[in-house]
Amino acid sequence: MSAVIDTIETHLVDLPTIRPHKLSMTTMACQTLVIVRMRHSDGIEGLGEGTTIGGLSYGPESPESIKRNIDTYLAPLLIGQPSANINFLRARMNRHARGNAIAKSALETALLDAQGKRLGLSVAELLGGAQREHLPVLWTLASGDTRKDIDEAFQRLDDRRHCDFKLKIGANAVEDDVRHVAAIKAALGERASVRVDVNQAWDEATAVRGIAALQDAGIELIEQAIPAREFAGLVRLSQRFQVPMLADEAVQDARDGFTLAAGGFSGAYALKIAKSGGPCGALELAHVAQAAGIGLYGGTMLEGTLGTAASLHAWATLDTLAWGTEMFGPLLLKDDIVAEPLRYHEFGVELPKGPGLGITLDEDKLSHYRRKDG
Ligand code: MUC
Ligand code: MG
Repeated sequence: MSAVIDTIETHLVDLPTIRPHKLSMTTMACQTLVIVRMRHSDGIEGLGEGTTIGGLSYGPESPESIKRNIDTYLAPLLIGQPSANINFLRARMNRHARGNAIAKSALETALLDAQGKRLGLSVAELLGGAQREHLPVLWTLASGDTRKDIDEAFQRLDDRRHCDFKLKIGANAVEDDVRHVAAIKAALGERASVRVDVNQAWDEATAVRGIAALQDAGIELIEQAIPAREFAGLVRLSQRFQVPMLADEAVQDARDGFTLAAGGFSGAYALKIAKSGGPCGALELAHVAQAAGIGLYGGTMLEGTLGTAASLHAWATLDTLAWGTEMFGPLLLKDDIVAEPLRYHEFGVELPKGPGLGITLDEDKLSHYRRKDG
């Protein structure tokens, strides 16, 4: 008898960040993870994580909606179904529940973790095999203070932790943001690459002004300068400037990736398991990008260790990652709920060894940080 899904439990876990993390639309002092524990009739437990940024400030799912929608709508679609056919279960969720990509990603991750444990394979092996065991990881400077950001960058360089930096801008006047970014780039010089993420804060005219100045300052990549749905504007920016554009919020899944590429976009796509409903959907977007000659970047929704590990298993299967990854989420958190942290060294992180995700929960930490009324 093949295994079936028995129970699905969800927990909201609130973890403080090491410092305030300032984005154009919110400042985070804490990250909330939605942890999924999926138990199967063969005794195997699959773990998953669904995480967003700043409640409802990043997208239409909040941690509370992710939990509630899994409990009420998605879990009943999976319970009692055969555990092993992940393609069938993805299709079943997509047929009966619209949207909710982060909730679906948490469940798909738990399915992959369980299947890997069942077969004695890592998630990367289930996805066709890892092409790398160590992935480059950048760090986001987002304290909101230029001097503190420069000190933080030098510390990371000296520790050989990170040598690529992304700056979160868009909350201030464009001239102030440009001054902040240019000062950091000037301080770091050739020791580090500096990129910016505007998180949709500019209109196109502001973006033209801002990007011209950032290009002159030596910035290497401009992430999501204008609103996600302004595809034509993003295409125009990518054709106007030499500095490449990175589409993040604009490309949720393969269909967005196809539409933007067909519209004439060049540059790079940020892959995130949270945007695409899980590792499989994120890899579908990656394959569309590859076919269109668009560069790849392993993106984060500032997940904890489980979500970061799931992403790493997916990114490791890719041939090329022109812009590396930003899978630093666990390093932004003061504490963790796993028994063994990921190994960050030499400007990157090691792909965890399987089976499954290769991650074990620390039950005491989980019960400490779990929201008791959630
Ligand atoms: C985003 O939009 O890219 C990634 C790094 C970070 O600091 O925030 C995220 C979200
Ligand atoms: Mg982004």
